[in-house]
Amino acid sequence: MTLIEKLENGNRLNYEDGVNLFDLDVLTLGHYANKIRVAKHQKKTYFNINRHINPTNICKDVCQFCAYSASRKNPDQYTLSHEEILETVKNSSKNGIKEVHIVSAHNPHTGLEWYMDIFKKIKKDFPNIHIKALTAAEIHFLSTQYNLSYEELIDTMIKSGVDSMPGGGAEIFDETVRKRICGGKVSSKEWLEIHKIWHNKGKKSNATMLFGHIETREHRVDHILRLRELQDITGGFNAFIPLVFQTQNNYLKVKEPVTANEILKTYAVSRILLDNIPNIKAYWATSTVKLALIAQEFGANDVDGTIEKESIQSAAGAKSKHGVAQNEFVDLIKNSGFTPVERDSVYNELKIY
Ligand code: V47
Repeated sequence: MTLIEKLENGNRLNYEDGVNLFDLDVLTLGHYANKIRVAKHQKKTYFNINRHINPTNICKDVCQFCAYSASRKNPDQYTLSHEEILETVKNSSKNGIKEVHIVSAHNPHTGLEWYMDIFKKIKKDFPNIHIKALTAAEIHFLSTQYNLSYEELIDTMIKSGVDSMPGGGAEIFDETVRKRICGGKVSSKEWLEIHKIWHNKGKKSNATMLFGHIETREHRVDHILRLRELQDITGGFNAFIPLVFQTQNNYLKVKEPVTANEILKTYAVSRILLDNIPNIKAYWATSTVKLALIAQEFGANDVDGTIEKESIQSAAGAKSKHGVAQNEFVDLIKNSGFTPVERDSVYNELKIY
């Protein structure tokens, strides 16, 4: 059967098919990805009202792509106090946020309690705000630093009030590339193992892929299929988020940012290969808002949230420092011919515009 026949029939595609998808022209790929998107979500595009908080930028690990970590090119180290974090949540709660997304660097000086107690405090003061926190990379770091098994750490997270896990730290699973861009931190196997344990507790998470640096299309397909394999077992991933590499202020000397054509192809291939992950998120902070809107026609059905403050990608050159206002999101999605739907963190629909 030819690749086009498989696409027409809606067959599950293998690794070789996945690589060959990239050789199709972008509009053909968009056609098939959009067909799947419409079958699953019609014209709905999800977003949420959330706040990103990055409590510390001091990191014991050295990822070549990272412009956020203070120990590298950024000399301004910081670690927020719990009072400062609570004040931020209080102010953002006035804007109607439904979620805090809390991701930190791997700070070896704070103690485990600093990482965990803030969740308890947020839950106590704001019981209706969903806490999405701690990437698998942070969980691996904390478990090594404080000599706890992944499961013990995850149980502590849950007891402390964490509701779901973000998808960060996945980068690229291929071991050779991974060694070059983030050797020393959580391995691919460990990343997948941590999400598996989390899912087995009945909890949901997201998965990311950092692309547009030194990886190849083959590495992207391999990454996506490793996620599909775990999802077949657990069903715990809500969303897949291809993160477009931002080129500034880091040690990966990538001069040319990945093209818009290649970004759209990557969203479309993700949608086509990942027949078991319901949502493909065009995270506007890395794709730009404009391309995220176009991505709606190339398989993406989610543009992430209002964010309010973004520190990781903006440190590397993204125009995402100040978030996007809720009404702006609604207008942009509407004006591009889609239906904006405010969702909660686990994709319950809260309001259809
Ligand atoms: O894992 C670091 C990435 C991620 C750069 O789960 C970079 O809903 C681009 O995972 N260029 C953290 N990306 C962010 C993240 C995330 C974001 C939004 C929503 C969700 C979710 C998760 O940021 C890291 C890393 O892959 N990153 N440096 C860079 N130069």
